[in-house]
Amino acid sequence: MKVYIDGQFLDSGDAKISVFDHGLLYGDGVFEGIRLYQGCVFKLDEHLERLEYSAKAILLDLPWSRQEISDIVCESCRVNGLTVGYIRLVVTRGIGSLGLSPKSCSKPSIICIADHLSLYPAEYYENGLKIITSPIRRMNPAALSPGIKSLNYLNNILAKIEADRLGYIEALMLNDQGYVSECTGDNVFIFQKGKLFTPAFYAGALKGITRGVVLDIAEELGIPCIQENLTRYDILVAEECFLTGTAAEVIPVVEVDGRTIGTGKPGETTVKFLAEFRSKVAKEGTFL
Ligand code: PXG
Repeated sequence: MKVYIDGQFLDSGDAKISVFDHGLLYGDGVFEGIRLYQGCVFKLDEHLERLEYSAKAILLDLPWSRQEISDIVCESCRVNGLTVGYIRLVVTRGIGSLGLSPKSCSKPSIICIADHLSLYPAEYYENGLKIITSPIRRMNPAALSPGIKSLNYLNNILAKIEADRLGYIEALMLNDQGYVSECTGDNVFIFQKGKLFTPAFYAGALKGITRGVVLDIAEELGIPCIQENLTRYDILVAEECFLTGTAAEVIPVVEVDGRTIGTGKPGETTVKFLAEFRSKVAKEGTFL
C-alpha cells in the first residue's frame, strides 16, 4: 500500500511523520473518513467542505485548494488500485517546536491513506446492533465544538473502550445537559409515528455526511425528519432506531442498555433507508 504524505507516495512502512508534528504532540489537526464505492468517491465535495470548515474552526489555513485535495484523494485510490475502500484524510498543524503555540509550525502536513475497508459483519445489518449508553458525556461545545472533526477523539475513544470492555461495539453519548448527542463514531436516528427524529447539531452531534444523505432520502420518501433534543427515554420507547456513519452506512439498533427497541428486529423503515442509501452510493460520487 502507498500512502500520500506532503507531495509523495511512500510505501506504508516508510510513511512516517515527525515526532515534532503538532498533530501528534497536541492532537492539533483535522481529519475525514471517506468511502470509495465502485470507483466513485462518495460525497467527496461534502467531506472536503467539512474538512475546510474544521480547519477554519481551528484557525488552520489550508494551503491547498479543494481541487488539489480532491486530486490527492483520487490519486491515492488510483495508486493503490482500489475501486472500493476507505480513505483517511488527515491535515495536521505540521512540524513545530515544543509548546502549544502553533506559531512555530511553518506549514501544515497532509496525509491520505486509501485502504481496503473491513466492513461491519452482515449479521449486524440482519439482526441489528445492541448498544449501551456511555456514562462519558459528549464534549461541551463551549470547550471544543463537536462539529470539528479534530484529532482530539479521546472523549469518544474512552466511551468506545468502555463499551468494548462490556462487549458492545457502539455507545450512545449524551451531552452535558443529558440530551442524546450521537454515538462514538455514528449519528443516531429514531422513527416514531411516521416521523424520523435526530438530535440537532446544537446537541453536540457531528454534521455527519451519512446523516445528511438520510435527511435527503427522508425528503425523497416524504417522511418528515425533525431535528430536536432527544432524551434517552425517546430512544427507549422508539419504534425503530438506527445509526449512520461513513463506515456503518445505515445500521439498525435493536437494543439499548439491555432494553429492546421496537420489536427487537431491524424496523421496516430502517431497512428501507439502508436500501435507499446503498442504491445512492451505487449511483453517485466523484469518479476516479
Ligand atoms: N459522529 C462522530 C463523532 C463521527 O466521528 C460520525 C458521527 C458519522 O459521520 P459521517 O460523516 O461519517 O457520516 C462520525 C464519523 C472509523 C471512524 O474509523 C468513523 C468516524 C470517525 C472516526 C473514525 O470508523 N465517523
